Amino acid sequence: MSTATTAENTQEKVNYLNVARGIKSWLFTMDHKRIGILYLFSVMAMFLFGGILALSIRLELLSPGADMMTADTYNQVFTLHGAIMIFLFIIPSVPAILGNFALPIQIGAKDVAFPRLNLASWYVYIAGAALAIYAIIAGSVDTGWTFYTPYSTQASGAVITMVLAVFILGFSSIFTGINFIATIHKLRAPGMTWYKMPLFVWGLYATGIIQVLATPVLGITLVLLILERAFGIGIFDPAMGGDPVLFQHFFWFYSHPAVYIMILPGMGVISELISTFSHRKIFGYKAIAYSSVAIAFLSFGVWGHHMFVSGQSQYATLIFSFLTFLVAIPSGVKMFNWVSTMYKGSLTFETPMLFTLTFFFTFAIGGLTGIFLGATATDVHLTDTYFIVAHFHYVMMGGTIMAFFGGLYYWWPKIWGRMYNEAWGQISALLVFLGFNLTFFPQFIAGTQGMPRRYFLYPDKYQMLNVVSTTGSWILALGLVVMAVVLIHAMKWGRKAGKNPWGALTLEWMIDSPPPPHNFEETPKIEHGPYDHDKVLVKPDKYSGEA
Ligand code: HEM
Ligand SMILES: [Cu+2]
Repeated sequence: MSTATTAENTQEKVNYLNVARGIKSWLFTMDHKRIGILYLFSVMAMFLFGGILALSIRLELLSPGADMMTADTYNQVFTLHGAIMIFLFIIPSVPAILGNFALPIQIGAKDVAFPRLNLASWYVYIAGAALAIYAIIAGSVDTGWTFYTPYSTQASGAVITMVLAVFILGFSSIFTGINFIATIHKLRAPGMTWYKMPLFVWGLYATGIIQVLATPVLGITLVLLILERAFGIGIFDPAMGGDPVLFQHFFWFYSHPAVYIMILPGMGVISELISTFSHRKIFGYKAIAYSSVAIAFLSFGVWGHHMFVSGQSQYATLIFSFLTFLVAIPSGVKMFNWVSTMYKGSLTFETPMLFTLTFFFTFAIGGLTGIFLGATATDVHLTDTYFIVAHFHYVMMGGTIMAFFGGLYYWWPKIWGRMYNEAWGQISALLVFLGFNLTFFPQFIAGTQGMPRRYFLYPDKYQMLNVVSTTGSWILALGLVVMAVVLIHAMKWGRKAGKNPWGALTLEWMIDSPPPPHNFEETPKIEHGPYDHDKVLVKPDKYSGEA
């Protein structure tokens, strides 16, 4: 992209990055690839912000007493960390960045079905982010990211502004979901049948269903909360004749499916990576595809497992517990198929594969500890302890985010047309693996010993575990800094990448890196399935041969 020498520029092929220059060409772009990049930078900025908040929580917890902040500040910091990581980082991460970039190319389309809506979703995201930041300045919030009533109706601070920000962000997510569903139905290239679609596309399709069906429920709930707070209409606050448990039902009716808005796209990424780096046909394609859709539907029936101690009826608890175990089955099906894909494969361990293996390890721990939480006998002891904090970080960061990082490394050469440094990429993956487990594993132990979450003081006996955890968070942060340096370095100074650095078989690897403005100069011919490594052999070309 640099203006180094004109000679070099005239030789350069036209691609989506150099086809138009200047800030306007970005702010008014309809190109799904460029919109993906707009999302990349804005979502990563929020990750940085949320990460700094996380580090300060961990720093405060290094010792049992109050060291860095007051109790009130602490409450605001963990609330903001949670809210930013969920609504501004993890929900848009895989779909809006990697999905926007790769999905249309993977199905042989020139763009998404509604390019304007796609750009609108980014502007809505920016508006939501701006309002959230304004809320922080205008009094902040300390309700926890779940905004539980009646506290959120009464607490001081900018609750309405923050809730409104989350309401707005919901639309960005809905727009993306609608767009992907329509694109998958309408814009597949001739010959791209449903069963020829890459599993990443299946994952995003299932995600789209949840985004469109569940997010409006959250939106309405938040509006009700605003009405109660602003006008004193009693809906959730018992003092005004409302029902606080009703809020929890509404909130989790969205927020449990939202867990799958986070994980399904990540699982889609893993299906791509595991086949590519095992150099083997994916095992159980249809089982993986349908399990995504099964998860999408089952996810609507388990919200009550967040409310075992809320006073909901015992019979409801019984059924929610049963359904929770049921939803574990399709995830287990996926795990089985991924591991079977590796069996007898010829594995290579480039950075994306290291993140994939990390995903297996950490997501398995996250999933298996979920069984303790789904069982009411153990959940009543573990709920609201650090066990929960460990569990959801293993699922969300250890699941979705490891897949996201793997996907970033995987598609980076396609996005920028340049390779990253493999050795340093691997170092970043190892540091992240180590730091992550060191940060969050001790929290399982602290939790089982009774250390509560959301407290900034704790008894001395928990200090050792907290010291390990906080040290882990620094190693994790170091790993993320190395990763950022590796990726940013590659954008400009990496060696020019070939079309297909990994020898993968999905369509994005058949076109140039970076892709031409409209992806395909002519309609692509679908000659093989996305994972037919047993039938077709493509030679990987890591470097294009140019300087
Ligand atoms: C960079 C590594 C991270 C560290 C060190 C970290 C650390 C923490 C800590 C210490 C808490 C406070 C728990 C409490 O006081 O009860 C917390 C809460 C939370 N974190 Fe993270 N976190 C990290 C990454 C993430 C990511 C990537 C996500 C999103 C996927 C996330 C989502 C949350 C949520 C939802 C809460 C709950 C906030 C609440 O209790 O309201 N964290 N995190
Ligand atoms: Cu749940």
